[in-house]
Amino acid sequence: MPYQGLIHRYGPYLNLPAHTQIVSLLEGNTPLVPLPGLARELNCELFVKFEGLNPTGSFKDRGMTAAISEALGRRVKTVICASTGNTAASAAAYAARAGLRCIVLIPEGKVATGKLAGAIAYGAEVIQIQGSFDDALTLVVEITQKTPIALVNSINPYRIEGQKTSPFEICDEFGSAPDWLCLPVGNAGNITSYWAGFKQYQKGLPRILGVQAEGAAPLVLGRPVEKPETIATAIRIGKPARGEQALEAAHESNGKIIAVSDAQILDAQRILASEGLWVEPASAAGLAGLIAETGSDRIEAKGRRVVIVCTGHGMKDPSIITESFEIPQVIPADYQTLFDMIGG
Ligand code: AN7
Repeated sequence: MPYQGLIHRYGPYLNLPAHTQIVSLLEGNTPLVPLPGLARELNCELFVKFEGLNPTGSFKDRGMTAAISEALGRRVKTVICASTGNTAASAAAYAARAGLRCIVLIPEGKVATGKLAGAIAYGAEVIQIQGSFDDALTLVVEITQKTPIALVNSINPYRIEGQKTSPFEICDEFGSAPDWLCLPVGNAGNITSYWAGFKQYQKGLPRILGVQAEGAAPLVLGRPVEKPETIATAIRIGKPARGEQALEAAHESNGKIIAVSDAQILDAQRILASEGLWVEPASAAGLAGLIAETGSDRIEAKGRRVVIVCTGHGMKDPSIITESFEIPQVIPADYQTLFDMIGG
């Protein structure tokens, strides 16, 4: 039987209403790619759950197939979300597939090119807000309380249902949960979903390492951040909607939530690329956190199985690379010049 998407595969485990009408782009089923080089260095078994390989290039598609399927089934006409970019592209794609109008609110000038281009390509109405993601979220919550427009941010419970499928896949592939799961935390929907999914599936529980960017680390500081700042724009969020649940997941799993610097994030991005995986900066935060914590053996990775969730593809944010690289050398189209330049 060909693969038919997440709701088809895991439907009985997902709490979706009977009216749900499946809208799928065959999301999920992403690979667990081993990182043998770094695993030797850290003395553990190390895998990347490469969520950048979803249809729109991020993990958001797992929750979006569920949220849009539910909305379509109850005859919603318009969906809306606030977004740092990936939710916008995902909502736009699934709304297009379902024939729904899609409106996305983004923080002005702070969304990576690949995400903005995606949202526009899939036909969403994109509105920039003079403010942060948190301001945009406040606005979409208010408008969905006062109108029939449906909210598809991860406050929507069906987003969480859909995103539980990633821990299901990990358990199915390994036969049990890993010892540690490391992932970036922004609005905290994903960490909430992973913890709910592992608990429900009953194949063991990982310890969870949630990682925020230093300039946008409300869960580490214990208070909202009014002006969050980080190069990892995906997680440039100061008031996470599911912050309480994120802290609960870290606490109950005997894990933790930590912050890493932008420099540590960019280092981790380079390390992943050196093993053939190009992910967007926010996606490298999980690895940055693991490296920061294993340096002093604080998470006891030795001999353990560790999964790093890489949430979005590198192609989402090309300028983080192109702004810093040297423009490739230009030579005449001439064999001798080429040979002299690169040698034998
Ligand atoms: C690549 O798209 O919030 O903690 O509006 O794009 O579940 O919010 C994106 C978040 C991690 C954090 N990695 O996940 C949005 C948005 C990437 C992301 C996160 C995001 P949550």
